[in-house]
Formats: sequence, C-alpha cells, structure tokens
Amino acid sequence: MEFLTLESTDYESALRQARREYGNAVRVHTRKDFSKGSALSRKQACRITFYLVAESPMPNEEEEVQQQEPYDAVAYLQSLLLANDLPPSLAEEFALASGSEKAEVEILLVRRLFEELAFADQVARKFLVLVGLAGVGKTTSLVKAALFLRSHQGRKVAVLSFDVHRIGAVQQVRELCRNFSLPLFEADSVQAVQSLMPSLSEFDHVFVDTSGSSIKDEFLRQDLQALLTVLPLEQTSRILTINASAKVGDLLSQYEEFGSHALDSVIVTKLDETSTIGNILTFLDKSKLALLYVADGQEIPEDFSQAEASVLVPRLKLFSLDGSHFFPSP
Ligand SMILES: Nc1nc2c(ncn2[C@@H]2O[C@H](COP(=O)(O)OP(=O)(O)OP(=O)(O)O)[C@@H](O)[C@H]2O)c(=O)[nH]1
Ligand SMILES: [Mg+2]
Repeated sequence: MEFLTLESTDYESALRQARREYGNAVRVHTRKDFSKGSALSRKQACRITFYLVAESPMPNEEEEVQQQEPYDAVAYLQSLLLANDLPPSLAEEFALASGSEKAEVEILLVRRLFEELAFADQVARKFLVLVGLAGVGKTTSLVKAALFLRSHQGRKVAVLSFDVHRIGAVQQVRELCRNFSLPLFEADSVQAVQSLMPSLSEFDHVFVDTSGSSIKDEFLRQDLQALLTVLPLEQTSRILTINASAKVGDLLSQYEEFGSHALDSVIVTKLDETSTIGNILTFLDKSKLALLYVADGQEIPEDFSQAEASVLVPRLKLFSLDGSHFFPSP
C-alpha cells in the first residue's frame, strides 16, 4: 500500500485538499499537529498521512432499475392514503388487481372519495348562523360569503352581529362591514335581536356573526341556544365553520357540540394552511354534512369559493393525473 502525505494549517483543510485531489478514495492513516516558524511568527500546521482505496463503481442504469421496488397497486393505494391523511382502512373497500395501473387506482380513489360527498350549491334560507370554535374564521368567512352572494347572485344581504360578551369583537365586524358597504345590525341580547326583526325583513339573507366558543364554554353555548330560539326555525341555517387543519376526531366533537342534527352545512377555512385534505373528506363522509364554501386565505373577498369537487381534487397529493382528467372542460 502506498502512503501519501499532505500538510496544511489544520486537519480539516488538509483532508479537504486530499479529497479535492483524490476524491472519496482517501483514508487517513495518521495525523500530526505541530507548530512551525520562528518564535516571533509561530504558525499551527497539520500533516496527514493517507492511503487510497478503490472507489466502488457507480451502478449502471440497468442495475438501478433492477434494484427499484416492483410496482404494486395495493402498495400504491396505501401510499396515496398516507400522503393525503386518509385512513389506511379505506384500502379495504377496494378490490384492486395488483396489476392495476396508477391512473386506475387514482380514478377509483377519487370516485370513492367524492361519490357520496354532498355539496350545498345554494343558500336557500334567510338567516345564516355561522357557528364554530373561537378564531376559526367565522367573521371573515361570513363577510366573504355575504359579498359572494351579493356579487354573484345579486342577493340583498346584511350582517347581524350577536356578540354578547366581547366588546372588541364588534369593532372587527364594524370595520369589515364599513369597508365593504355591508349593512350591519348589532344586538347584545336576544331581546335586541327580536326588536331588529322588522328591519331585517327587507333582506334576502342575514348572516349572523356569533362569538366563538370553546367546547367547554357553557356560558357562550347558552347564548347561542337562546339566539336560535328567536330566529324562525324554517328560515334558519346553522352552518358549522371548521379549520382545514383540524384532526378528524376534533371535528367530530365540534359537530356534536354545535348541534349535529341541527347543522345543515359546513364552511372550511384556512385551506391555505394545510397540505392535506383527507381529514376534511373523512369528516364530511362521517358527518354527511354538505360542504358550502371553502376559504383559503385572509384576503376578502378573494380567498373564498363555492365548494365543489374541482376545488378539492387538485389538492390531493401524489396524483399522476391532474384535475382535468376528472373534470374535463366542456
Ligand atoms: N390563513 C387564513 N387565515 C384566515 C382564514 N380565514 C380567517 N383567517 C384569519 O383567522 C383569524 C380569525 O378570523 P376571524 O374571522 O376573526 O375568526 P372568528 O371565528 O370570527 O373568531 P372569534 O370571533 O374570535 O370566534 C383572522 O386573523 C383571519 O384573518 C383563511 O381562510 N386562511
Ligand atoms: Mg368573530
């Protein structure tokens, strides 16, 4: 074996130099740190002694192909479920032949995810009460929704703020309504809501902004219940507002908390803050609620759209097909 030596200011730079010249074949045998020069200008130095080993050859293309895992449709389906935060148990619902191509697996999965999903394409009722946890995006979304109905469907819309406890929250809705010229009515008690009823009769839709509540907040829940007793039942929609990043279990708790059977649709907010939508699809599948709108950012009115499959499918991950395969242009 042949030994070589090389000297530099320190060990690292000596090794770097050796590797620059001989590549990864360098193996250091010994190292010696010392100082050199006169007493007035003494400098640190390091000498390494090294030898070279044979570098393993790069595998050729043919060998690489052979080393890859063989394609398996069932494994591919599992990887899609995993990447999209969908439950692995969903795979049991598919009878896949191991030779099914990727595109076939993707089409089957999209069909399964969307065939029973309900979309609420119309807002039919007059009073639209957005309920949901604090900070989920109720106020922002209802302003967006009111603007959407006004500009896309020519509806006459207003906002009713029913925020009994938080003085600051009224400021936010006041400012938004002023900026977007939305008529705003304010009530701090159910009696006040009742007395506003005649003034609200001229509007097609009245979006009701409620205080957010935590699931443990009994006080706020009672206010919400009281409010719902003064709004005409047949003309009122209770819309659950949920955060796109929330876990399925938490979403199902919110669904129960905010009156499962009395809820009739869902608004999903903050889609821009998550990269997977499997949790939302699973929640919609389990709750059977119809998806009404989706919000994907803070900008009003831009970051908002009517919910439909073509908005959600492009958000599925690892698909070899793009959305146009599922929604060809007419
Ligand atoms: N990134 C992102 N932020 C959002 C979205 N929707 C709302 N927000 C932000 O979330 C924060 C809370 O929004 P609000 O509309 O005040 O939420 P809320 O549910 O009315 O809150 P409470 O009245 O306190 O219960 C604000 O900073 C919004 O700008 C969204 O789709 N994406
Ligand atoms: Mg609010």
